[in-house]
Amino acid sequence: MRDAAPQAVYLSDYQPYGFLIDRVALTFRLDPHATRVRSRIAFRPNPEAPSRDFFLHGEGLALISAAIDGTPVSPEVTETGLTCTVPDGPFTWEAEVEIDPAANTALEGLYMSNGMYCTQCEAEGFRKITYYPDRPDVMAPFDVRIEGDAPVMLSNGNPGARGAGFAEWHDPWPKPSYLFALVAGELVNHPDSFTTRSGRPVELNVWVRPGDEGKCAFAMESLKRAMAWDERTYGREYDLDVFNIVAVDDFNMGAMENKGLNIFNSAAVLASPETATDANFERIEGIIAHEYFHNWTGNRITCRDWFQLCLKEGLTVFRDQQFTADQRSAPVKRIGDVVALRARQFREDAGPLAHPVRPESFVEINNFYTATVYEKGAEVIGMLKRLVGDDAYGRALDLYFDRHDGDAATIEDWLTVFEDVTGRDLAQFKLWYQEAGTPRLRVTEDYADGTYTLHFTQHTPPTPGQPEKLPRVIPVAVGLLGPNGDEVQETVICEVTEARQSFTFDGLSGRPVPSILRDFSAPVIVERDTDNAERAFLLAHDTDPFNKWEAGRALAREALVAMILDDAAPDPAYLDAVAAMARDDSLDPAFRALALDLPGQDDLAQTIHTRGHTPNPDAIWAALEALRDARAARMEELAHELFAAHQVTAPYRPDAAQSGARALANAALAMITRRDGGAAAQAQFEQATNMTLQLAGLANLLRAGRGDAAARAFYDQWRDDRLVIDKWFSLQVVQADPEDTADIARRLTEHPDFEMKNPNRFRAVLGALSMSQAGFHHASGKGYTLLADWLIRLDPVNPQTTARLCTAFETWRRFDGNRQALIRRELERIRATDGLSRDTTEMIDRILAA
Ligand code: B3K
Ligand code: ZN
Repeated sequence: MRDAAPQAVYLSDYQPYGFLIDRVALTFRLDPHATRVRSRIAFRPNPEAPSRDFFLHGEGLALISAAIDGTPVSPEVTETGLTCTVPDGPFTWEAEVEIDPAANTALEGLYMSNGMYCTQCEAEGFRKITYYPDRPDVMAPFDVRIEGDAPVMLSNGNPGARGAGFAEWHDPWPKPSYLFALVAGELVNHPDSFTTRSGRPVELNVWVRPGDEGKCAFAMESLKRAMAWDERTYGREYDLDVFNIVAVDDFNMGAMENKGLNIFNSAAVLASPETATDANFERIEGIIAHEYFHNWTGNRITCRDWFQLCLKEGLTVFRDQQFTADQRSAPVKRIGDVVALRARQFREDAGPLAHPVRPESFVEINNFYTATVYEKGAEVIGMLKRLVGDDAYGRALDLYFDRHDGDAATIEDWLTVFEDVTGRDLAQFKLWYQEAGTPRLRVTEDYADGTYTLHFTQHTPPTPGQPEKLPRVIPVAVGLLGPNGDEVQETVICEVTEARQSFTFDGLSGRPVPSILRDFSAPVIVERDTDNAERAFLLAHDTDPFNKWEAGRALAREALVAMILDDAAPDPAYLDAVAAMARDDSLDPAFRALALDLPGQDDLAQTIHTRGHTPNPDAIWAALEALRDARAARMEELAHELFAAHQVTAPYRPDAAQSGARALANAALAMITRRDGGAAAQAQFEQATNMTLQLAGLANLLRAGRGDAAARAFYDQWRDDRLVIDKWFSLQVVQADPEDTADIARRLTEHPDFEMKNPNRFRAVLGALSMSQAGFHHASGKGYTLLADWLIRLDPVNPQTTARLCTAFETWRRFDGNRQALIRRELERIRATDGLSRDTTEMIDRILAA
């Protein structure tokens, strides 16, 4: 639906809906082009609402008939919904509409994916299915009847009557419309069962297209582990007789937590050792858990309005992070999460799209499913837990579930349970929800006569619409190391609440080395003058695994910044320290692999920009290549040792131990390839029995410029597996030389298997382009033009995915005048496109705004 002048919605305008709903009955008569949806909705006046205007959302619906209490009515219909005069007391609304799922390429509402009917209603897709108050604070139990010839027809809740050509479903738990789901098609299931700790038997199914049955076991096993974990850790049990997961190929995101019927992007469910990498397995485990955990944090307790999105998303991300940390390695998980947070959320917070964890206005809510709402939202909960302690956190969560079960709640409700449990005033803490921007925490120190003092100064730069910032509560976890490397002060939390504040440590026998922001205790940027000797010391001795890794990362970053800005040679201090760390067998191989990873191009551009310089993508690329070469030379022998020592001979398991070993062996392979030109990579590619090794072999061959034959062989081997072919598309872009990235991406868009309508495939090429910094930011502008061309083409087909990919341009003001002018031209060209969607219009306007 197009909107000429997109209107913003404001949190401050919230009003309860005029009516409550006692029951919803929906009947679907499925047809690819003419599905009929009959609705019967029992309304009654909401005593708490200020107005009783009857408005139902509806978009792109052909209204066939409408009646109130059995009497036909003629509502006033607009592009966004309908209004109608209604009785003073309770009444029943009945309507029939017709929709065209086969024409729905936006993948929101009811649509078709490879002949299968499926839905996506969050945030505002239900209004494309029928007329309804499509807002999260209107909750109701749903009865659904599906009529059609599909062998499998699913909806939310528990199964009811079923017969030739129909299936009925009853969901007893009141839910908002965004959690509605329907799936129908030729599907096969991978079944299992789970008994909750109070003895409720639950039937579990993973539904897939015939042929994919063999790739469901890991998802199922992850689901059962997630169910048991949520009982153990949060005391939360499942509450229906059946839990269904369905894999669909065309999906705008990872997955969706519809009540009792989770719908997943097939990339987030299907896995076998031969077709999925270790990283894919870990992602599947995390997403399965995330969607399952939403059953309580999102579904049983939902959001009052979309401004409160972080209430369910921040908390559910936090819970899935805890789950993965428990299942695998907590330090490795934490490091990975911080790398992702800095890459995506810090970048967002530093640019034109910065917004608070709880935004105060939006034009299109789908544009606010962001790293800030999700990942920073999770960090805010982590800080809260640190501040109140684990025990109080547990009691606050129990109270939250008790007090708000069945509610559409707010961030105020959430903070109040913590205040009630701890007696603590969280007014200042709430700024984390209200103010955008990443705080800078400047640290200086004094030492005299056994007393060590840390001085903190905090400052948050202005963000769009928020020029002034107040001091926040920042929990800074600090430990101190003595000169011999022993810890002389265990981790304590310095609670910084003022713009400037100092903390003193007494009784020390010498000047300590501080380990600041252990475990990344707050999402801030620490600024402190230090040197490489101290970083190397922390890398060798810090007992906090996060800060140990951080010290190595800082060494690498400083080495790279000196190479980029001052043309320095690769720093021997870094090379020595990283070699010592890599050879330290007392460290987890997964940790060593992470420590061998270098900061990304975007991370370096961000760092250089923050320090007041203009990042040059070519210089950044060149420095990374030079450091990788120098490291490969310095560690040549060690790389072979590491490679040999971390070959896994046992049958494939996607667990932390095996994937850690493979990660380290693959990091070694990358170094070896720089010396042997690809011989070892070729051997690994040919002999691999799992995708983790095969893909690493191919990646290294492509990077070495020797990947053409391997890429052809890979394609021939996997041409019938769409998820593997997605990897084939994206790897060729990601591994390209920056000079050729855009040309290779363009060529791939001409490949017969390129499908613009499939978001996974589109992202595999154009998303990969946008993430290949030096290639995307090629000085000619060819990367920008190619992406803009495709965004213009995709927008009328799928506005949501188009708008999401516009974030490729969010960093444009960091760059030189030439690149800025080239990007501006492309942004303006997209903006000038006739009929541009509301989604993309909002994104471009925000990115272009001064
Ligand atoms: N809640 C969904 C995301 C919906 C996105 C709508 N544009 C998946 C999740 O966060 O679990
Ligand atoms: Zn979620």
